[in-house]
Amino acid sequence: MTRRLAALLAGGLLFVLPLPASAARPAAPAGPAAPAAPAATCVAAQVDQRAAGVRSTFPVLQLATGLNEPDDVQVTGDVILVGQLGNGRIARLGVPTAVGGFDLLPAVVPTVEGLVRIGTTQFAANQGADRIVTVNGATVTTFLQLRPVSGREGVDGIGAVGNTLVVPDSPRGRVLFVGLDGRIQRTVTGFARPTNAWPLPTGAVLVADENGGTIVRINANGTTTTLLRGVRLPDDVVTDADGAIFSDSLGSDTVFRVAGGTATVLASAFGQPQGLGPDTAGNLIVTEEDRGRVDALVRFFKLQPAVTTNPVVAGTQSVCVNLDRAPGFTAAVTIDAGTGYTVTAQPGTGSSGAIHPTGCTGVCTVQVRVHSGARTDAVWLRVRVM
Ligand SMILES: [Ca+2]
Repeated sequence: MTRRLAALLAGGLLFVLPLPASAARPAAPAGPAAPAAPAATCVAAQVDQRAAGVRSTFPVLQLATGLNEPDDVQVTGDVILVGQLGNGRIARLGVPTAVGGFDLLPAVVPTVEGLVRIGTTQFAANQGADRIVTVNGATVTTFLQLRPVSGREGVDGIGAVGNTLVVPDSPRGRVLFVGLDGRIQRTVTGFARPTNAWPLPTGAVLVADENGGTIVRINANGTTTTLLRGVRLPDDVVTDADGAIFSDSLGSDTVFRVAGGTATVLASAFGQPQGLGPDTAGNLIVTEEDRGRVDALVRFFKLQPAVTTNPVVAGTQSVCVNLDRAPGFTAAVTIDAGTGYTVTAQPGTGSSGAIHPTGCTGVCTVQVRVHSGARTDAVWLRVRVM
């Protein structure tokens, strides 16, 4: 991140297009009530919480709030890790101990930035000390010490290609390919301030060059290709499972798609969108440093986040399973069989299904998993079964 630089730049107009506020939820019917739906009632255990202030034609859900300068993101299956630059704690979403919010890994990595996992090894970037560490429980160990440059912020995002760690040496304008033995295998120069590395299936790596204003591909043979120019402080770049490329702009507070040398804004008016990550449904997880928030930009479908109030489920009542859809995404969504519930209604081509908790009374926590084709999503719900 280069927060100070971002603040100095006047509001970037390059990518700012007029966008409506994040697609509104369906309005409650005014006047006489609409005919009652035939579906049985269910107990709500989720909330359609939109990310206030963000503008998009897509729904943008607030997954968590109250983080301390959330920055880079790592998505591994259902679990999202977010580095909190402010307090050095790594927040975790998508686990049963974090229903409707996040919990914390035990480790403290001061000024934590990039996160990447290779096999069972969790790497993190410690920007202030310009080093890469490994995190194992509460133990933080230096893996690679870079040489800080006076007056410049240290290492930022990191990535991996197979078993090779990719470390943009941000202050020195180069990208290092580092073996798991800690030896630097390859150095690619020519960047202004590279801040992220994202692998492609071909062995190439995408890099956001923050101060260069470009998205660059380091090809498998070590040459570079510039995919996009003129971005105000791009900080992160990722792809989805289909190979579509997405990046962010800290100068314009936007998230956009990169294709054919141009940028198409998907959402704007974020509060410093420092981190991006594709989820298992092809949505984009976005952090907002200034608002302490983790959002989901819903490109396909997303289960709404859980409430934390343990709503009461009595007798044969079901628990609603609600999701948000991107405009134009009309495919059927199916609740998968799972532990601790039976499915009592499928969303199908709608946006609401239901489950009935089984085998538990009192406070019960269940993970509900859904799919649509190869796209999957899951949410942990917690209810009080009477
Ligand atoms: Ca970062």
